[in-house]
Amino acid sequence: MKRWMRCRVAIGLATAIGLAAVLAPAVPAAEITLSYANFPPAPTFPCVQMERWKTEVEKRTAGKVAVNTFPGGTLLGAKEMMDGVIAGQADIGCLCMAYQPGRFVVTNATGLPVGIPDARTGSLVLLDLFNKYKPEEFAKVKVLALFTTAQSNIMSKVPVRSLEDLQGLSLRGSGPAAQVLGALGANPVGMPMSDTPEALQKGVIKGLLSSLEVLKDFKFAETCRYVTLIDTVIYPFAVVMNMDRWNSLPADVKQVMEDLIAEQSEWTGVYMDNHVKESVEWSKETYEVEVISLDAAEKARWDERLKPMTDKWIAEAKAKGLPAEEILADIRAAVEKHRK
Ligand code: DTR
Repeated sequence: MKRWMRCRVAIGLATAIGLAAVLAPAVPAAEITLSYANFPPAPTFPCVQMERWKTEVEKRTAGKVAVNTFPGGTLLGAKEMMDGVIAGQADIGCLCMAYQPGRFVVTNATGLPVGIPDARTGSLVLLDLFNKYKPEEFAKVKVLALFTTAQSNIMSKVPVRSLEDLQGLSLRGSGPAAQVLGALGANPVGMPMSDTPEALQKGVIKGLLSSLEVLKDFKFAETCRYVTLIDTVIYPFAVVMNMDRWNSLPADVKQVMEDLIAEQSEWTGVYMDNHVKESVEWSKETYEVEVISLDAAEKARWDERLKPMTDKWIAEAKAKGLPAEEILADIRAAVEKHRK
């Protein structure tokens, strides 16, 4: 072959290879794309579990499904999550049920002081409860995961060593946690977690009641140098999918998601429990956060104040025609079944 011809063949080949590389995607394009909305910022646990679910679904469907995630309320905010998913504004959404106490009466019973010791147990208890009662408020969605936080504790700018220190102190809590604060004599300020950093910064609140992983994930340890361990209520969460979208999925994709329900719920609980430990250690090391424990007599005074909360819930549940005592008994039995 003449030199110039060899040269043209080489150029032609290189162009063909280059074009093929551009035109043929490395991974086959997904047949189904789902949007997944979340309200808090990306580093927080609801979003960490969302990314894990996305990875697993994409892997287990061999790329047939792609999940586009929207953390930080960019698609739907905390309180519009359920209605937004029902309306199809997002295919999937993650919501904290405690932010709408009257709407999720059955599942929010897990947020009462019923002795849920950790997030893994809480998540399994919540799942059992849901499976038994199938609450009608979920009739328009497909539930993809259910999990809870770890127990809530006080994070504050001032030390809280006794009930007296707490009186009138403005602390943030939502739903059952706000009731806990009220019953203890604090001034409860209700708002979703996503609004809390600004409220702390502006001084509208002096601290909050929540699971302690937020010390690190929201850097609350920087402003809240005191933690009081009261090991009280958990917050229940749900991940829900628009029902029409669910019904439109092929059977093999549905199966992947069905298989993930219990696994994802427990995974999230375990992640949360481990992350709380890490976050507390980090806060002590980085900001010298003081962790205050109450002695048994002091703790008993606090617990005593919380008893009426459960009675109030029983009355509310009964007024809605729900078997309140049976629900509570089921929760307590499930705690014993699942705790390690
Ligand atoms: N404790 C609840 C729920 C919660 C706990 N950690 C996070 C992180 C991001 C959003 C919500 C939550 C609360 O205080 O809202």
